[in-house]
Formats: sequence, C-alpha cells, structure tokens
Amino acid sequence: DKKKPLVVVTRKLPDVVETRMMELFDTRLNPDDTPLSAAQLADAVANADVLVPTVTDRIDRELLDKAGPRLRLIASFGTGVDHIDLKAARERGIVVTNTPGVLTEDTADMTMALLLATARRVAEGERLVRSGQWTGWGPTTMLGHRISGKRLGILGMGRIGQALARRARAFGMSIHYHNRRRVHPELEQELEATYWASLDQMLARMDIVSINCPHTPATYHLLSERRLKLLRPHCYIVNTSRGEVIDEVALTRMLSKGEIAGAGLDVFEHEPAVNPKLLRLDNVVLLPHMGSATIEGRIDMGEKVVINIKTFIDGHTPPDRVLETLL
Ligand code: 8YV
Repeated sequence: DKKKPLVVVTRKLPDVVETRMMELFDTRLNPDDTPLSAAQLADAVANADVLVPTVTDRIDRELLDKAGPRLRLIASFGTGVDHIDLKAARERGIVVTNTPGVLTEDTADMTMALLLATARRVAEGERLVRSGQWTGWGPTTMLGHRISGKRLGILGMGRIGQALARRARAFGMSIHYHNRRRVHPELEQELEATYWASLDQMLARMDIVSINCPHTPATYHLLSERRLKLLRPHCYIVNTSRGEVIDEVALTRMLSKGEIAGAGLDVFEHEPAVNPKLLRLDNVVLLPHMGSATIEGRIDMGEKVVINIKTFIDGHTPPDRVLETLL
C-alpha cells in the first residue's frame, strides 16, 4: 500500500474542501485564519510532497531553496501566480498549478459592482446615511456619472475581461480593449469590442478603465505615472487584478488633485497595507481583495486544487499546470 502524500495547506479553506482533502491525502491543515509564519512555511516546503499556498504566501526563490526532495507540486489555491517564483520552481522540477475559470464570473461581477459603486458614489452615499448627516434629497446632491453610453477600456481581455465585457455591454457601455494579442475576430464581434494595439491611445479616449491582466514582470506598473497622465480627468479606474499593475503612489496623487475622477480598488500594491492618503479620499471605493470571495467560488477552487493534486499523484499532467511561457 502506497503511503499517502503529505499535503500542506497554508490557509483555512471551506470545510467541505478540507474534508475532501483529508479523505484523499495525508493533509496538514492550518486551523487558524492567519497565514503561516515564515518558519512554518519553511518547515512545510521542507517536508511536504505537495504545498497548497494562497496569494498571501510568498513562494520565492529563497523559500524554495529550503524545499525538501519530496516537494514536487505547488497546487496554488487561486488563479494569479505572481506570488510564486515559477522559474525557481521549474529549476527544481516542481510543478505549479492554479485554479483558473471558476472565479471568472464572480470577479467580473465584483468589477461591475466596483465600477457602479465608483461612478454612482454608492459607498460615499452609504457613508453619508450612516453618519447621520443626511439632510434629505436634493436635485444636485450626490450626483455621479451615467455609465450607459460610456466607453469602457478593458486592459487584459482574458477570461475575466471577456466576462466583464459581456456585463458592461448589457449596461449599455461601449467596449474597448488592449491585450498583447488581439482576440479571435469572432469573439471580438460577439463582444462588440474594439481592439487598441496602442495602450496609450486607448487610455486617452476612455471614460472608465478596468485592469484585468495578470501581474507579471511585463505588467508591473503598466499604468505608470506617464500613462495615468494620458487619462482624461473625468475617467474612472477599476482594479480587481493586482495592485502592482498600477503605480499606486502616482494614482493616489492624481486622485487627490482631481486629475482622475475616481477609482474602485479591490487590490493594492502592498496588501494588506493601503496608502493612508487613499483612505482620506471620497472619490475612491476600497475593498479588501474580495473579487472572487463567494462561498461557491471557494468550493470550486478547492475542487480544482484536489483534482490537480490527484491527477499529479496518479502520474498525469494536472489540468491546470502553469507554464511560465504562457504568462
Ligand atoms: C484569491 C485571487 O482570493 O485567484 C486570484 O488570483 O486573487 C483571488 O481569487 C486568492 O488568489 C486566493 O489565493
């Protein structure tokens, strides 16, 4: 009888997922709702066959130097893999998987929620009512901006970008996008999306810009200060991807000066730290990285992790293997 592989899970996952893992593998869970310490994480990579990290674990080269000979798979619970040094993993023969697809719709929903909340001042209005300072309806109070008929520029037309495009079309927006590659003409037609080969030119013409690309070395500060300055002052920005894609210091400065109308941010450059100057602004909506945070989504993500581990242990290529070359 083969010994069950030791699977170390770094964060508390939904009960059904943990139960399933316990049935299938020799699973070491983290009962606390806090990340493992550096020492615990080092111990995990030294002894586990499989590591199941999340976005809050930095799986860098230094940590992978401490990996034991048994560690063969990092089955990440999440889609973004920017917290994992893929090159260092490959050099050690460690396979990396993620959980794409199952959080697409939830993240696109949250992007729409942020877009609406930002343009229509939802959070600001809620704060007003809660403060007890609301003096009653007024024809010129709490005016936001109409989103129908406006131009939405989607930066990154992958799964989430496409799901966002479909929603935004239903809200009457016109869809524009920039992507490394132009999507298939049929898909472009279906989404009624206009492709901009030049990101700079697109930015200069949008009413709302949404970040939906992964964070990679190529997209770090893609919205640099220079590019942010191309946006028109009435433009809103929404980000449910990764904070690192925008130069947060420049964004904050421009938001304070009214050079950008507002921003809806679910992610930040130095999570969980948020630039204190952002907290003082009324034209921003700030969420604690909850784009994919639905119970259904978390269970689906867990199922994907289980399938990836099982397939790998059975000697096959796991369905969601991440290849650096595809990023
Ligand atoms: C998760 C995410 O909350 O999947 C991602 O890339 O950012 C979120 O959906 C997180 O990654 C869980 O590890």
